Amino acid sequence: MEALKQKFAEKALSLYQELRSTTKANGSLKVDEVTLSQVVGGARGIKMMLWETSQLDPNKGIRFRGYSIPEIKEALPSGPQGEPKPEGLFWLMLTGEIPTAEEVDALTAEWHRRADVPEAVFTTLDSLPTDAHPMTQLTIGVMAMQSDSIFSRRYAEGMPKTEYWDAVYEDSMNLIARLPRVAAYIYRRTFKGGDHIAPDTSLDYSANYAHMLGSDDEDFRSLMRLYLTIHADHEGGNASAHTVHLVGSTLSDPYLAFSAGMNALAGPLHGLANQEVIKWIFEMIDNLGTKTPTKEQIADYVQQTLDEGKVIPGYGHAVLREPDPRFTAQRRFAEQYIHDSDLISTVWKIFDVVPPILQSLGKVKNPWPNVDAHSGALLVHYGFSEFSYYTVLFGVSRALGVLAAGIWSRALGMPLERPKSVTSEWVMNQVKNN
Ligand code: NMX
Ligand code: MLT
Repeated sequence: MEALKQKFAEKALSLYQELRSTTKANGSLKVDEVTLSQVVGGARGIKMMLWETSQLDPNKGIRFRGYSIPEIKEALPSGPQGEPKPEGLFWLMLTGEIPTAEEVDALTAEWHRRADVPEAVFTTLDSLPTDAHPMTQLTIGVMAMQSDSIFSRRYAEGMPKTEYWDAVYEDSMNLIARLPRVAAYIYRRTFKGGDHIAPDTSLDYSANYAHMLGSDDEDFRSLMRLYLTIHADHEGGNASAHTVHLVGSTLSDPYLAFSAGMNALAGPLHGLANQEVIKWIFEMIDNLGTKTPTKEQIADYVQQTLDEGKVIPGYGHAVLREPDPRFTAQRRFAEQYIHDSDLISTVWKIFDVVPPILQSLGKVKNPWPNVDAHSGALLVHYGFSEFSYYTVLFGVSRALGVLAAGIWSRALGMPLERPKSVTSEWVMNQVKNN
C-alpha cells in the first residue's frame, strides 16, 4: 500500500473509533442554537457538519490542520523559489502531518503514474463549442471520466461499508492526477486553437500544469504552487465544498460529487468572482480611458457600480471579517516577484478605496477583499488574460481539499446528509405562538 494511504488508514481508523465512542457517550451535547435569521439568511454560522481538512476563523482566516497560510508557506516542502507545493498540503490534509520532501516527491510521482486521461474525455470535450464556458467544459470533462469510477464499480459488486474510504481514495487520487491535463486541454482548445502541450513528468504537479497551459516561466510555476495551495480548502461550509460533501453523502462517487461542487464554484458569488473581478477592472479601465486610474476615479466607479445595484466583486465574505490572508499572500507574492504592473497597482488602490465605501453602506458585514480580489491581476501579468478560464484554476485547486475531505467522510462513516426544512407558514405560526 502507498505510504500516504497507509498513514491515512492508521489515523482514520483510530479517529473513527474515538468519534463513535465520543458521540455515543455525548450525543446530546448542544453544539449550536439556530435562529430565525439564520434559517432565512443562508444558514450563516450554523455548525452542522464535520470537516477534518481545514477550519476558518473569521478574523485569522483559514487554518489547514491548524496551520495558517504563513505557517504553511514555512512548513511545507517547496519549489526552488520557496513557494509551497500543493502535494504537501494534500498530504497534510489527509494525515495531519507535514510531509518530508521525499514524501512529497513520491506523491508527485504517484499522481504522474495515475494521470492518463481516457481518450473519450478529449473526444467529449472536442464535441463542445469552443465558446462553452470553461467551467461547463470542466464539469463535462469530469463527468466523462465517471465511467472509470472504482467506487461505483466496487459498490455494484457489493463492497462492504468498511471499504468505502479505500475506493473513494482511489477515485480521488486518480481524479486529482488527471485534472491538470483535462483543465489544460480545455484552456488550449478554447484559447490556443487546440494546440495542445504534452505533460512533462519530470515536473511537480503545479509546474506540469503551468507547462501544459503554455508557460515554463519559473516565477509562474511558483505562482501556480502558491495558487493551487491557497485555494485548496476553506472549511466545509462554502458552497462548492458543501455541495461535494452533500452529494458524496448519497454515495455518489467522487467524479459525480466533484463535478456537482464545480457547478457551485461556477457561480458569481463564489468562485466565478475571480473572473468577475478582472472583468470589472478591465471595464473600469476602458470606461475611464486610463490604465492608471487615481483613487478618486476608482471611488467614483465603485459608487457607479453600487448605484447600478451590483456587488463589488472580490469584496465581502460570508464568514471572514478581516482581509483574507489568501489576498495578503498573493499581495506578498506580487511585491516579491512583480515590480512593474499597472494592473497590480490598481488592485492595491482598489484595496485602499473599496472597504470604507462598503462600510459606509452600513449593511455589508465584511468590507475587506477576499481571495478573488487579487488572483486575476497576477495571472494577467504572466500572460493569462483569458479571464473566463480563471475559475477552472480555482477548481483544480479546490479538488485537493474537497476530495481529501470526501475520503475522510467515508472513513468516518458519515451518513446521508439530510437537514430539515420548514415553510414560511410554519415560521409565522412559531412566531405567533411564541
Ligand atoms: N458589494 C456590494 N454589496 C455587498 C458586497 C459587495 N462586495 N458584499 C456584501 N454586500 C451586500 C449584500 O449584497 C447584502 O445586500 P442586501 O442586504 O441588499 O441583499 C448585504 O451587503 C449583506 O451581505 P453580507 O451579509 O455582508 O454578505 P453575505 O454573507 O450575504 O455574502 C458574499 C457574501 C461573498 C456573497 C458577498 O460579500 C458578495 O456578494 N461579494 C461579492 C462577490 C464575491 O467576491 N464573491 C467571492 C467570495 C469568495 N469566493 O471565492 O467564494
Ligand atoms: C472559498 O474559498 O470557498 C470562499 O472564500 C467562500 C467561502 O469560504 O464561503
